[in-house]
Amino acid sequence: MSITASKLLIADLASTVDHVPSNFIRPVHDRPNLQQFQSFNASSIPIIDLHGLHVSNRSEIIQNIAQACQNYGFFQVVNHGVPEDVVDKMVKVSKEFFDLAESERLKNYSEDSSKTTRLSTSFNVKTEKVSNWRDFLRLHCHPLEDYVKEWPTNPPSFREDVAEYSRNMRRLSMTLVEAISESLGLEKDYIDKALGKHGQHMAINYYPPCPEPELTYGLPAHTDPNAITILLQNHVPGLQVLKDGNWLTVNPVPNTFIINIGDQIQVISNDRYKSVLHRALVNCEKERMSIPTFYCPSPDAVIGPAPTLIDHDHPAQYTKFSYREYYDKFWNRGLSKETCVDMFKA
Ligand SMILES: O=C(O)CCC(=O)C(=O)O
Repeated sequence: MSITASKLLIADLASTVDHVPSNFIRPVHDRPNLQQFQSFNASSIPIIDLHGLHVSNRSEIIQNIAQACQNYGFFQVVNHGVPEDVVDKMVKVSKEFFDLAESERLKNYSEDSSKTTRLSTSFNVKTEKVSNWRDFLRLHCHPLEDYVKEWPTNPPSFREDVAEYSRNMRRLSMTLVEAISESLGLEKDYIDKALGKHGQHMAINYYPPCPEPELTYGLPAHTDPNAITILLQNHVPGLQVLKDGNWLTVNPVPNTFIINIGDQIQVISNDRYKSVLHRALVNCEKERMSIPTFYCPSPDAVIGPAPTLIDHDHPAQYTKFSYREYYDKFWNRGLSKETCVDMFKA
C-alpha cells in the first residue's frame, strides 16, 4: 500500500515514516545510483586559491578560473576572504532555524513564489508531479535594507548573522563576476553591467535523513538559471556534478565555497562556459544542509551573447531575452535535465 505525505514540511514528516511516501518516489529510470555515490571519496572539481587575485597572481588565477569554467562549470575557492566566524554563524543559525518547533517554522511558510521571504518544501509544490526530499527557506538579500525586515526573528540572531553573511557573499560575488568577465577576454565590468541592477537571493536547504534515499532526490538534476551560484555545504556530502556523463560527488572541504556558472553566463559567454547539471542526494543517517547564494540579473536586463564573443567561427548561439522571461520559464516548467537555456537557442 502506498503512503502519501501528511505534513507540509519534510523535516516534520521524515522522522515519522520508515518508507518514502509515494509522492516522493522517482520512476525507476530516474533514481540515484547510491553505489556509485559511496565509491567516490576524493574531491572531484578544481580547487582555486584566490590568494593574490588582487595583486601578484591575478593572471594565473584568471587562467585557472577560465579552465574550470570551460571544463567543469564548477570550482571551489579557498582564501576567498570570507571570515570563518561569519560562515560558522551562518551555519549555526541555519541549523537553529530548522531545529525550531514546527509551529514556529511554519510562521514563515508560503507557496507563493512571488514572496521575497518564504519557507517552502520540495521545489514548486504547485506544479511538480514528484516531490523532493528538501525544505528551503528562500530569502532575497540585496539591497539588504529592503529585505531584512521580512526575515525571521527567531532564532534571535538570525537577521544579524544572515545579513553579515550576505554582505560577504555580495563582495565575493562581485570579485568572482569580475574575474569571470576577464577570463572571457571581456572588460572586467562587462558582466556586471550586462546583468543590470543585479539581485542576490539565498536559499537555506534542509535535507533530513531519508529512509529510502535510493528512491528519491533532495533536488533532481538541474542547472541554475542565474549568473553564478556560491554554495556552502555542511559536512555531509550530497552534491553531485555531471562531468562527461558521470556524476561526480563534491565532498565537503572546510573553508571553501563551491562556485558554479549559471545559465546567464553560459549565454553571455556564447557557450564557451557551460552551466552544468547538478543534483543533491539524500542519505538515511544524517541531515544535510546547503546554502546557495544566487547572483542574478535584474528582471529587466536583456541577456544575450557578448558581441566580442561572436564571430564567423562562433556565431551567436542564443537570441536575446529578458531575465524575467527566462526565470518565469525556469520556474514554471520545474527542474529538468532538459535545460531551460535550450529554449532560447538562436
Ligand atoms: O544542496 C546542494 O548541494 C545543491 C543545491 C542546489 O543545487 C540548489 O539549491 O539549486
